[in-house]
Amino acid sequence: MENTLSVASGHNGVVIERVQTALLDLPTIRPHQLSMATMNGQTLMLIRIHCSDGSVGVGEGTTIGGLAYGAESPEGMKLAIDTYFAPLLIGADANRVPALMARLNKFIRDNRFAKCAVETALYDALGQRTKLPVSELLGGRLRDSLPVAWTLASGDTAKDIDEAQAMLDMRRHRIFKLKIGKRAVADDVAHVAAIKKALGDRGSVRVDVNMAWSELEARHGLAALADAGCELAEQPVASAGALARLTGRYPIAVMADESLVGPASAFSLACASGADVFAIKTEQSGGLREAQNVAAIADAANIELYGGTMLEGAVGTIASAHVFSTFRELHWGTELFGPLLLTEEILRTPLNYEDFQLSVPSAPGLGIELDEERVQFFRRDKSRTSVSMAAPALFR
Ligand code: MUC
Ligand code: MG
Repeated sequence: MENTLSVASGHNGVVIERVQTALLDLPTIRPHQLSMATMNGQTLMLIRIHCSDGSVGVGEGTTIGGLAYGAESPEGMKLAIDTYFAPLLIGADANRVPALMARLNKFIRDNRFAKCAVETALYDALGQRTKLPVSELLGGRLRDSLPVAWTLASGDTAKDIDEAQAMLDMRRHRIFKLKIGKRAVADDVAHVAAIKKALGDRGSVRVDVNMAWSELEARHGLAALADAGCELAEQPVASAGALARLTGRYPIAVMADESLVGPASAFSLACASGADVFAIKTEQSGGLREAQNVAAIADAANIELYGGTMLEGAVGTIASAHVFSTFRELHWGTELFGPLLLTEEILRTPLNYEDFQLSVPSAPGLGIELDEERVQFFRRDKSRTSVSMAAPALFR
């Protein structure tokens, strides 16, 4: 008998009745340039899980630049959930979230982002049922708001400086992450140095190379970045071995991002002293509780924490906020600015960004409410301009 059978058998509890997914296409406020892709928009895969007590949980799966960042795409997640996840969920006990996730992990390999979306929706529904915020269901929050960095990625130094000054004036962000790795190392370093010089002590500057450098380039680049006043470099190289060799050699923190894909990779990195900081992403980790497991490994290895983003929209962003609020320490803050990169709002009440922080809602579940009309409006299968997609009965 499988040990997760209890979630799928007849019982007196609340059961999952329906699983719905949809793709939403939203424009970005400006082109967002990374070393491997330039984003002009973001596609959100939204999932809703309907339970027999009337509760409906929502979750999100999002990637960066389609397949440019990893093996999953919003379209692929939708297909996987509709075809393979939903039959494993329907009729199961909705209250047993860890048991449901164990069941999914038994029958479905990988698909970390899609699993994260499902787990988010399950906890949202459970929170509504129990009248507890997701952070409390995850063991309890240690903070009600989180510092939020802004990413400068217009591709133009002067524009980036103007953007950073505007963020400082608004008191929205004072930590700036610069996307580099597309140009020659010396040009990138000059770009970073110019921005740091313009901001002075008003803002801290970090970079994300998104694996674009060779180990040799990174040796030059990290030394020069440290001289320019840059405090942290995120995933300068692709290989975890090279990351480990670079860590601790220069007066600049080295942060793992792409190398960190769940607890097993976190353990390997920790054993190899492979980074000073972990950028924990809920989707990359494979879900909310797996992200907490990554944080626990970092804690045990004295690795500092940063709350990362896959540039999720409001749903994925606030799910991550609930998770990060439970971390024992969050030395490097977060970059949960995804919804601010989009021109369109899909919540009835927007997330609250003020005084350089994002508030973690205290209402039940995720503590957010989708604006139904806007969700319908941006659905790909309803849009007149997008390629047509198969349109099962979604979000009605
Ligand atoms: C990444 O690689 O960290 C986070 C912020 C941003 O602009 O891109 C992401 C992905
Ligand atoms: Mg990164």
